[in-house]
Amino acid sequence: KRTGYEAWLRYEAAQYGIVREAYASQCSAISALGSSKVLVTAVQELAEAVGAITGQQPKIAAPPERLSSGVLIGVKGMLDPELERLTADDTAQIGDEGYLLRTLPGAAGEADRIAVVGGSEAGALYGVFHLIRLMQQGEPINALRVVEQPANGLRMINQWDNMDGSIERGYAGKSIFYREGKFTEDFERVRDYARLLASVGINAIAINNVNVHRVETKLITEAFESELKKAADVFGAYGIRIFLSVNFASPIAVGGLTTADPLDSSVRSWWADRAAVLYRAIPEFGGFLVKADSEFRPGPFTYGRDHADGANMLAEALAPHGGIVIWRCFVYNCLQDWRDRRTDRAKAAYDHFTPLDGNFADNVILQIKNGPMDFQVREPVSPLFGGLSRTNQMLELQITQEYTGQQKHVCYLVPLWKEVLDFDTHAAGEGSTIAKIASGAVHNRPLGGIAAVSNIGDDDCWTGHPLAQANLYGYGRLTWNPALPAEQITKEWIRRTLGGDPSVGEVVEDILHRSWGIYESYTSPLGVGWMVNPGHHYGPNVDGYEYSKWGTYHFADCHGIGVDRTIGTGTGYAAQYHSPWRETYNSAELCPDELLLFFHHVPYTHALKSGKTVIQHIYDTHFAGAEEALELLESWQTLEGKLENGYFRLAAARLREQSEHAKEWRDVINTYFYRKSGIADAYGRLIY
Ligand code: GCW
Repeated sequence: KRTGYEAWLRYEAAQYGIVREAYASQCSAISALGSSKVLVTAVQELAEAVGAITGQQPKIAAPPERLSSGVLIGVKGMLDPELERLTADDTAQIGDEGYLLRTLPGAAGEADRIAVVGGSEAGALYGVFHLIRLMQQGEPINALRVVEQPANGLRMINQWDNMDGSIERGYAGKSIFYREGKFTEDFERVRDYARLLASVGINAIAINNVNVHRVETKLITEAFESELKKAADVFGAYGIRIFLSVNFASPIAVGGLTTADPLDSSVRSWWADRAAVLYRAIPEFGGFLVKADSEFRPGPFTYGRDHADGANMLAEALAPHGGIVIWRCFVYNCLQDWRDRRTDRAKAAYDHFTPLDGNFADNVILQIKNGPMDFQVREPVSPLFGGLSRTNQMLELQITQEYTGQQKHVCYLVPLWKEVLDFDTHAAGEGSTIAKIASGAVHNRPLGGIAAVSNIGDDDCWTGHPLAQANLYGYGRLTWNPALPAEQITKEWIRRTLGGDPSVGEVVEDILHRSWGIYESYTSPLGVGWMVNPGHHYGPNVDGYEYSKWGTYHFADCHGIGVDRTIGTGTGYAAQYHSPWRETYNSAELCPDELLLFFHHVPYTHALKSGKTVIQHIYDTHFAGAEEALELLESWQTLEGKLENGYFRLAAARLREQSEHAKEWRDVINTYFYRKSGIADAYGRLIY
């Protein structure tokens, strides 16, 4: 048995202290009202879960046979008249992908039944996973009346997998999709991934890296058609549509054309033909994900065209088939000169895309990273979200921990994502949160959602660090419902993954919830990012990227530190926000401490709201952070004997490495700033 492989779908964990007998009788039989592939999946999943949790296999009715007790699974509008009538008031509230769970009282002498009714087949599957979640947590299922509807239309995962088997920014082994330029033969593992994703409501996946290399460019040709079909079927059985990342220069690279100009008619018909071929093979294909004119990737700029020209050309090719284009906004000048203090990477996405608002086709979605830079441990929220009102948008998050400890350090990202989702841009008055802009609710957009870069690979536990599974879980739960409290998500994950021992739960919850703050404290202070080793981005290096062509990030000298992004004397970035953020960020007095150095260049003696000086804050947080990293290890060690041993040891080893590495961070950062500023630590602690 592979340690951590089942992740949160671990059913033996659920046996701890639950009323197994009750579940066994309530789910003694399962009838599906239909036989399409996603319903078949739903029945299988429920049967497997009930069997494992209760120790008793439910009876399964072969449609159209229907058992008079147990669980009925079906799709609204396709039920029998009696069931349709009984559930009508609830199903009226659900759209596509929503579901209803409802206990239907039995007639005298008959058992109650549980109806799981989806707005679609996928909705029914989500309903089944909800029921499973309740049982894993030992919740009663005898008086159900649950109506759920996902907040986001697209709930997506981006794989940065390459066909040679490597994963860009992957920290959990090799790709489960590809090896040596080919698709894997192990579609079982892909299926197991699909089921983990569907169990938290994911409905779309881009299966290759946004940096599309040579072999991957051919994914849209006939060369990989049969494997693509296979992948689409595996995911399709779980209600997940597949997307491909495409190379904007494909017409040249694989089409034999001399141009990829989006306004050229031969280019347009080439893409239209490609789309037609893809959809003939895979009718439920999702569409294209595009990184263009970004970090040396080809794009419309080469031809003097803009991003709307590029995206709309692909959109036109996909539209007849119902496909969509997801166009990334990670566009900035990566050949900067540090002497040019007006060019600011943080401003780039807004400057490129807000002038194009309203120019994009209806089946284009702009995918915007949560921050204006690149998934740092602390950034403000990207102002681009507040700058577009006539364009579909989606939020891009990074589950893989590129800048947050690379799954060697524990860094639970759900609290970070909650801050992003709850951020009120004030774009259309109060309440214009990122969650509501991304879903399309604020501007009433037809499409929207959330995407995130996956953190899985072929490691037994999927995520390298077993606790990093909580990030994948939490991401999915938030795409379904961004209003879920972080604490609820954490508790669910722990209960489902590690069982119901409260003494375990408390410890793990505490570790997860402290982890982001701890990581931030021994790494980057007050909103400065990038103090990492160039290239791989692991470990401290204060000047690693400073004065590089990719940007300049802290401007530390003997007088002070921080980037002046104010309107008066700086890059003017603060002006990209709506009031009151514009004024808040623009003022060194009003700016929240944690973002001070992102917006302001200040002397080391500048007093923070906390009452400390900047330099003393740097020293204090780094000393405390390293100590707390050790505390994480120590508290994990109290769990020895309470968890499966392999699992315990795997996390313990990572936490040990983290606590050692945190000391290195502490010393490198403190030493650097001591030498730069010449100001001693108020407490006389050891700084080199
Ligand atoms: O975070 C940076 C990464 C690149 C990545 C790029 C992007 C896929 O360092 O590895 O490329 O962002 O998001 O496109």
